[in-house]
This record gives sequence, structure tokens and C-alpha cells, in this order.
Amino acid sequence: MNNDPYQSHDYFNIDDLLSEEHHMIRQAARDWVKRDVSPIIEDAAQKAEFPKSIIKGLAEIGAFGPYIPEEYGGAGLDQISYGLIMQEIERGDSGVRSTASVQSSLVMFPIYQYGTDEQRKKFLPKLATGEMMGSFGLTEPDHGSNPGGMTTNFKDKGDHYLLNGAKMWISNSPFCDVAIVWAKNEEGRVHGLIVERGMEGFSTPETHNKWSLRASATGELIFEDVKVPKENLLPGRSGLGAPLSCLDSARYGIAWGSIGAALDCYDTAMRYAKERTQFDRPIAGFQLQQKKLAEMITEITKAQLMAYRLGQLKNENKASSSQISMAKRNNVEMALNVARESRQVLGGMGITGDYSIMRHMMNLESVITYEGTHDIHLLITGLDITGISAFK
Ligand code: TGC
Ligand code: FAD
Repeated sequence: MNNDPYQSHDYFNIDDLLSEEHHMIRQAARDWVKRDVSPIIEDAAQKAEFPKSIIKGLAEIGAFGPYIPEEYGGAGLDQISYGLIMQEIERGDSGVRSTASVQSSLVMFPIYQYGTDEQRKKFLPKLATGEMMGSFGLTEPDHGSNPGGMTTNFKDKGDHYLLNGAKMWISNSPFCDVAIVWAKNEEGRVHGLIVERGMEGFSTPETHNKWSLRASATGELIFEDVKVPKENLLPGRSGLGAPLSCLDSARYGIAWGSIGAALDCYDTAMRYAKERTQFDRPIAGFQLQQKKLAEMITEITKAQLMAYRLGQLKNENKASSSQISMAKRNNVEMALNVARESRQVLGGMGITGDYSIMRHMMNLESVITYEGTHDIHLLITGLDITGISAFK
């Protein structure tokens, strides 16, 4: 799409709640998506290629480590700024937002939060500029929703750790320079390790044949007797809570990002409905199409309000994991429904790559599954409100 006519929608004047800095940050991200993402993204998705050309731009708009302090190369922004950046990026494509989410919340965050100062200084500035790209390995072939069952493990060999196992469905794996890998020690305790490309026995085969998130590279992380230096262990936290706390940050970004995908679909459907005539009048004049459009903007508005309030709570360090789960689950489902309804508004044209809707819809099928499935987030809410776990 060379000419990207997108206009944002703000039915409840949420923009009035944003600071001048928020507006500037969002505008910069929006301009970049229009200029550097929209013209190339459909082609990249059709070819199932990750467009490496976007890495520099993502770094420049502050999408790599938006809330990481500036002394480590981050942008030092608040959580609402982080959300707004994710929203604008996912307005372009969920796969591009994935790249930013992984780099920021799943690679930079654990190094910043649980790493040593040496690790922070060594990795964070390069990750912030995109000179170094990262991935996050939690999911395994036999342990997806239940990461606590992981079998990837490391043994203490005196001057190094010996890592064995495999991770699957890992965003950015095929080109990552470093991977944050969650593995059990000999006592069965989960720890994070920084595994670097080039370490013998470490490979990252790509996963092909995806119908979703095609502009994002997904792959495996395979460890065959990989010698990991002891200084590459993240010492600040162990146990499953360590990777899950990273997921909280990424899920929060998705709660905002998915609204971007929904806004893009709604905006496209609205424009098309006003321009397309059938039975000698614009289809936007038919009650059935108005019902779709009116319900879409209602649901988008509810999601925007939830994300904004969650951002305030995050800024005050008061957002619970369960609140984040509810917002991720609600907003992704909302976006998927908006994409499906929007596609129908476009009739046959909706299935082509001339419009972004079908790509968003297919992407959102991954977004509703990764970072905790739709079911798992419902069970997290169920546990929170009843006090009884229905997972096991
Ligand atoms: P459970 O016994 O409940 O908890 C174990 C420990 O973790 C603590 N905890 C959390 N801490 C921080 N944040 C959270 N959200 C937390 N949830 C739990 C908990 O307090 C406990 O701590 P402690 O000190 O008592 O040990 O664990 P469980 O085994 O019953 O599992 C709970 C469950 C199912 C909710 C959890 O495992 C889960 O969330 N499963 C979903 C897995 C998932 O989301 N995987 C995502 C992989 S990464 C990914 O998809 C990246 S996509 C990237 C992209 O492209 O954008
Ligand atoms: P399963 O856990 O096998 O679930 C299958 C079905 O069973 C689901 O519907 C689920 O909701 C349901 N189910 C499972 N347990 C329960 C239960 N207790 N009660 C009710 N229903 C249940 N992971 C990473 O670590 N890093 C990444 O970068 C990453 N990127 C990804 C990128 C893509 C494109 C995709 C598709 C996935 C990615 N993932 C990543 C993996 C993702 O987090 C997992 O796919 C997800 O957590 C679900 O795990 P699973 O696919 O093994 O499904």
C-alpha cells in the first residue's frame, strides 16, 4: 500500500487525556509506519519475509526499550507512551509489533530487571539501536501453556554451564544475535540465560508454512551441549515468576497494539463503505453495514478506555497480572472480531492484499494464541475472581 490514507479514530476524546509528549511520540510512530512500513509490508507478508529494513526505524521511534532508562540506551518513557508506540506499529502489522515487543519486553526488560550491571552495559545499548536483535525462549514442543513443565536444562560444569534442550515458536529466532533462554538447573529451578549466536551447539532453524504473522520470522532454538559462560546467567530472579513477569510487560503492549490493528480495519471498512455503491447508494447507508461499523467503533472505544486506564495503573506500578490478562484477552478478541466484520464490509475485495484487513485478521490468529492463549487468560481471570485454579 503505497498511499496509506489511515486516519485515527477517537470517539471518546481519549486524546484529551494524553500529554503533549504522548502526542509527539505517537505522531512520530504514525509517520514512520506510513512512510516505511505500509509501502512494503504486504509484499513482505506475501513473500513470508521479515523486512530487516525496518529495524533502524523501529529503534529511531523508540520502539526498542521505550521504558528502559536512557543511561542504558532506552527511551526512558512512561507506560502510556510505550502503549501508544505499540498501537501505531500494530496498526501497520502485528508481526512488526511482535519484533518490537520481543526486543523490548522479553529481551531488554529481563536484562535490565534481572541482569548484572555488566550485562546491562554490554547488551542494552546495542539492543536499543537494533545493532543487536534478541529472542525469548520459553515455549517448548511439549510445553506451551504450561511452561513450568519445561525440560530444557543446564548443568554446572565448574567454569561454565552446559545447556541442552529445545524451544519452539520463537519470534525473531532465525536472525537473533542473543536469546533469553529459560531453563531448569539441576534442582529443577527455572533460570534465565543469555545465549549468544556463535556458541557451539546453538542453532535457530526457521519455521515455515505459516499463514499468520508472515512478515515476522519464527523459529526454534536448539541447544546441544552449549557451553554458556557463567556470567551469562541472569542472577536477579529465579523461578517461573521471572519469565512470567516479562510476559506481563509484553501482554500489556499487546493490549494496546491490538487496538491499532482494529483501528486500521475499521478505518479501511468505513472508507470503503462510503465509496462503494450498490443498488445506487453507498453501502454505508444500509442499516446492516451501519450496525457493523457502529458496533466496531463501540468495541474499539471500550478497548481504548481499558488500555488507557491500565496504562495509568502501570505508571503507578499498580497494574496486576490479572488486569493485564483481562485487557490482552479482551482487546485481541475485539480486534479479531473487528477484522472479521471489516472484511465482510469489503465483500470480495476484502480477501485481497490490496487492503490490509485480511493480513491483520490472519496475524491476529497468532496474537490471540501467543503470550498466553485466549483460554489461559480467561482462566487467569477465573482464578483471580474465585481464588480457585482451574488450570490443573
Ligand atoms: P503458577 O504456580 O501460577 O506461578 C508460578 C510462579 O509465577 C508467578 N506468576 C507470575 N509472576 C509474574 N507475572 C505473572 N503473570 C505471573 N503468573 C504467575 C506465581 O506467583 C508463582 O510464583 P512463586 O514465587 O509462587 O513460584 O504457575 P503455573 O505453572 O500454574 O502456570 C500459570 C499460567 C498457566 C498462568 C502460566 O504458566 C501462563 O501464563 N501460561 C501461558 C504461557 C505463555 O504465556 N507463554 C508465552 C510464551 S512467550 C510468547 O508467546 C512470546 S510471543 C512474542 C511476540 O511475538 O510478541
Ligand atoms: P497448547 O498449550 O498445547 O494449547 C492448545 C490448546 O489447549 C489451546 O487452545 C489452549 O488454550 C488449550 N489449553 C491448554 N491448557 C489448558 C487448560 N489448562 N485449560 C483449558 N485449555 C487449555 N513462545 C515463546 O516462548 N517465545 C516466542 O517468541 C514466541 N513467539 C510465538 C510466535 C508465534 C507466531 C506463535 C504462534 C507462538 C509463539 N510462541 C512463543 C508460543 C506461544 O506462546 C504458544 O503457542 C502459546 O503459549 C500456546 O502454547 P501451545 O501452542 O503449545 O498450545
